[in-house]
Amino acid sequence: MLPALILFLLTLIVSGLFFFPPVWFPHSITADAIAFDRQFGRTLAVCAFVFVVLQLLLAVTILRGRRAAPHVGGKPHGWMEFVWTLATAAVFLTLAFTGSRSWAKVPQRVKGEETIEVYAHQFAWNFRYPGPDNKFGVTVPKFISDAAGNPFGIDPADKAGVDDIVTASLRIPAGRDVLLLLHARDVIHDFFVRELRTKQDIVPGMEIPLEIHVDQPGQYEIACAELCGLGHSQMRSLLIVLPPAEYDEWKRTQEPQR
Ligand SMILES: [Cu+2]
Repeated sequence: MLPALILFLLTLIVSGLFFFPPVWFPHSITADAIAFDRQFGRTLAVCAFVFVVLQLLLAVTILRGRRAAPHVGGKPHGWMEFVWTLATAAVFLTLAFTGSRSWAKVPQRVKGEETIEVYAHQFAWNFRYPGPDNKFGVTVPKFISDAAGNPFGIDPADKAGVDDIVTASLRIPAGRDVLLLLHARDVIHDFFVRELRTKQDIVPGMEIPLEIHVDQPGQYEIACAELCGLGHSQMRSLLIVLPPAEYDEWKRTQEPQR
């Protein structure tokens, strides 16, 4: 009786945490993030339903098993195995299908009204805007100098790079498509913003595009989500989403770094 009662109570408490969570996700700020949350909710609902039904069945079995005489070697009927295998397969295939539909939309729309370079290195983030000429200057590793304010290594001889804006936090305009070009200087890092529900690995030697479109102005934390060395926990920055006019004004008034 007691084990069945404990099991029943535990099931109630654990299920309650799913429906009335003390701390839940931070709010989602893109259409992709909302689609992700919807898919997560669906998966959770299916798992919670199966979990509760199974635990209750287990509690009932414990209660009945106490009273009935034990029978050894009982086998489930063949048709039962067939039904639960088929039901499990159907549930997981449906979840996989709905999940892949929203996932497939993510990388397809690389256009970007604003293109910004993201540069991850041990243990900081830098961001580069092309400036009024809309062209990024050439970068050369020998010019890389964090102390001199040139973390990207922009070639001072290249005219296209003279007006490039380099910052330590990422400002983007609300309501516009923003194309982030992710680069890493040294080891693998990972661009992670909880509210975007996006974690994108950044691999040295590769340019990885990531498109985001945020409608709500606000301020969100950027964290590195790949253990990248001793200072990993300090590798943070800010994603600041500004109203478009304010963003344009900010960009216009930025001094080039060199
Ligand atoms: Cu890192």
